[in-house]
Amino acid sequence: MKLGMGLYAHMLNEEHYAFAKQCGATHLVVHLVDYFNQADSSGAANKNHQPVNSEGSCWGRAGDPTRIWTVEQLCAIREDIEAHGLEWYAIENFDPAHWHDILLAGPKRDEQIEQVKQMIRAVGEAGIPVIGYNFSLAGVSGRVEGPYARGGAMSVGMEGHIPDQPLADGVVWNMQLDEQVSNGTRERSRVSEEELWERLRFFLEAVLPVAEEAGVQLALHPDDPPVERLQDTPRLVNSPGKYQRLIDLNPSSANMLEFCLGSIAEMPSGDVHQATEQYAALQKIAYVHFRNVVGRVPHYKEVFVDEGDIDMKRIVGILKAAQFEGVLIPDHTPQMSCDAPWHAGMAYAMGYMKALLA
Ligand SMILES: [Mn+2]
Repeated sequence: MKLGMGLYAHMLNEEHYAFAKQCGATHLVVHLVDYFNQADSSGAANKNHQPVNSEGSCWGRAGDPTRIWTVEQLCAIREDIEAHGLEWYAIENFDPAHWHDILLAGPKRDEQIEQVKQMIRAVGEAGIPVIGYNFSLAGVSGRVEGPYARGGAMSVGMEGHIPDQPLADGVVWNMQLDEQVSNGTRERSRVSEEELWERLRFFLEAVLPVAEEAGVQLALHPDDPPVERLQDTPRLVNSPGKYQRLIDLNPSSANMLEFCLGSIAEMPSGDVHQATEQYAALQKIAYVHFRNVVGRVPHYKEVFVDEGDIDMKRIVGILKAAQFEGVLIPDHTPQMSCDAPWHAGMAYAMGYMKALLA
């Protein structure tokens, strides 16, 4: 088991590699999607994926659909990471610009499947073992921000369901697509849960053989928040048992889980400790989002790693007993009251995790 840290696209620099190393990380999970278009590199981007537009439904514009990840680009980042004594364990999330019609079963699906295959091959060639992904139409929404963690630390959660609107045309997974492809996306997002599972099955069948060959694992993040429906779109893994459904969907060794303890604990049913036992025993966990919460949807709060419903020490014990070899990262944390709220929150979680691993 290894200690890692997640870095966002605008943090891929010397300062943040050094910060991760100083926190005790040996591995990095990197977000290449520029969720917030670097509009505010000090604030919004670090705040637990909070919406930044006035409607509260969108983080920013999706990337350039023609610029996919290349071996050269990935190797340059990897060399930087390794020069700071760290290893690149995973890329977290695809850009909606590169796979929206895979999620929506839209007209560009076949073309985008080929693009994703090309990116998976590039990731393999660059020696990065895992891609984390979130097969979600609405992405993260329906939450509120408040002083929910110890000492009034700002974090996010749900205080009951917020009435929401159907996903806006052209918005997929919290990002605005190009105008040319916006038309009709709303209709293709207002579908049944079974239809979304069918789209996932189609995607996995197409790309997992390529992932296996490239030596890359595809690890699925559960729904955040794990509600029944969001913005009139279906959710996928919103109960622990649905991770088994994902595993049963395709027997490939590259079909893996991005195991988010917080999201799993928030689910209306099930027990996160039991789920960890179950999926760790199957050796299906690629990496772990190690964060804590109080409550379940629609009433839960993200809190500090040591004050929630999850017994984090017990989780580490379960993973150790199952000989889990992957990486733990803090995911997100409450914002601490100081000039560097994100850094302080991360450093706190990292120290706690490092002690648990020791
Ligand atoms: Mn997570």
